[in-house]
Amino acid sequence: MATKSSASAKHVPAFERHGLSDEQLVSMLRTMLMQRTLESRGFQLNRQGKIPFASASEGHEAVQAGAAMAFHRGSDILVPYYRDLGLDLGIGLSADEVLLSLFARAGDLSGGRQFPHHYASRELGLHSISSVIAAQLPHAAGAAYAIKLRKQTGRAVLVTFGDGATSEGEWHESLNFAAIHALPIVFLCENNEWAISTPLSKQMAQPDVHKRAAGYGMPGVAVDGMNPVACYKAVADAMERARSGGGPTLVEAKCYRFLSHTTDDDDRTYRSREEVDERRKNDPVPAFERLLIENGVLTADAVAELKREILTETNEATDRAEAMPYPLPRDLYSKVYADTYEPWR
Ligand SMILES: Cc1ncc(C[n+]2csc(CCOP(=O)(O)OP(=O)(O)O)c2C)c(N)n1
Ligand SMILES: [Mg+2]
Repeated sequence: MATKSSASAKHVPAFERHGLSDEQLVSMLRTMLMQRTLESRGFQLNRQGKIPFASASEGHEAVQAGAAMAFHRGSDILVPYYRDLGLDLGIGLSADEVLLSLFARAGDLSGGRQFPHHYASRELGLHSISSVIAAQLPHAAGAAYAIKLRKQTGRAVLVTFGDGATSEGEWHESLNFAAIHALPIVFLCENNEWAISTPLSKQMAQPDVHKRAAGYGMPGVAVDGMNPVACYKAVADAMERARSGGGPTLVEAKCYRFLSHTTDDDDRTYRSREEVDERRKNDPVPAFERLLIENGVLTADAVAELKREILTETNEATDRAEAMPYPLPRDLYSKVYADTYEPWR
C-alpha cells in the first residue's frame, strides 16, 4: 500500500504517535474500517431476513483499535464483551469467523451455537463470554489470579465492559479481588453513556467511572475514547504495569454508541436524533483517516484502496459463510465438555 513520508497539509493537527510506527497506525485504521464494514453488513443481513441478530459497536472503534494494539498476541488474555467486534478483529479474528458467527454456521468458532459476536479462541487468547452483564469480570480476575499463582511474568489479562456493567455486584467484587491480590489485569470501561435505554445519569450520580478506582486501591485513568492513539497509550501503559507485577488499573474510555443497542432495539424511543447527530460530529473513523492523511502516513488514494479491499474481503466472506452448512443436532454437546458427553444416552 502506498504511504507518504512527509506531511504536505498546511495545518497539520498536533499528533503524538506514542511510539507507534506507520505500519501500526495503518493497521489500527484497517481494524476500525473493517469493524465498521462488518458491522453494517450484520445490520444489512438482519434487515434482509438472513440472520436473526447483530449488535452494534459504531462509536467504539477508536478505543477498541487502540486497546488491541496494546495487547500482546500469544501471551496476553482478552476477556471482551459483546460490543467488542473491533477489539476481537484487532487481536486477529478474521472476517470469515465474524460472518460464520452471524450466520450461525457449523464452521463458527463455537460450532454455530453461541450468540452472534460472542467469540472464543484459545489460539488468539480470546476468552469465551456470555451475554450476562459483568459475568466476564470474575472470569477475568480468575485468569489473572492463575497467571499470578503460576508465577508467569510478562502476561496480563485485558477485560472490557460497559458503563452499565459497573452497577453489577460482580464488577465490584472483581476489582476488589484484583486489587487485594495485585493481579496482572486491566479493567477497560467503554463508557458510551447508555446501557440500552438507561442513560449514564440514571446509572451513577457522578459520571466518572475511573474515579471509583480509588475506592479499591488501584489507579484510575480516563482517556478520550474517540482518539485511538490516546487509547493505545492508556491501555499499553496499564498492561505494561500489570505484566511487570505492578497490579491492576481501571481505564475508562469515554466514547458513544451511535446506533441502536442491537438490531432488535429502536433507540428513537428513548433518545433524540439531535443528541445522536451532535455526537456523530465526533465520529472517530473519518477523524483518524484525516489525521493519518494530514500527517503523511497515508495518501487519500491509499485510504480509498484500503476501503475497497475491506469491502471485497467482507463480500467474499459473506458469500462463503452463507454457503456453509448449519450445525447438526448430534453435535449439540461437542466442544462443550472435555470428553464425549451424550446426555440422551
Ligand atoms: C445481568 C444482566 N442484566 C441485564 C441484561 C440485559 N442487558 C443486555 S445489554 C445491557 C446494557 C449494558 O450496558 P453497558 O454495560 O453500558 O454496555 P453497552 O451495551 O452500553 O456497551 C443490558 C441491561 C443482561 N444481559 N444481563
Ligand atoms: Mg454503555
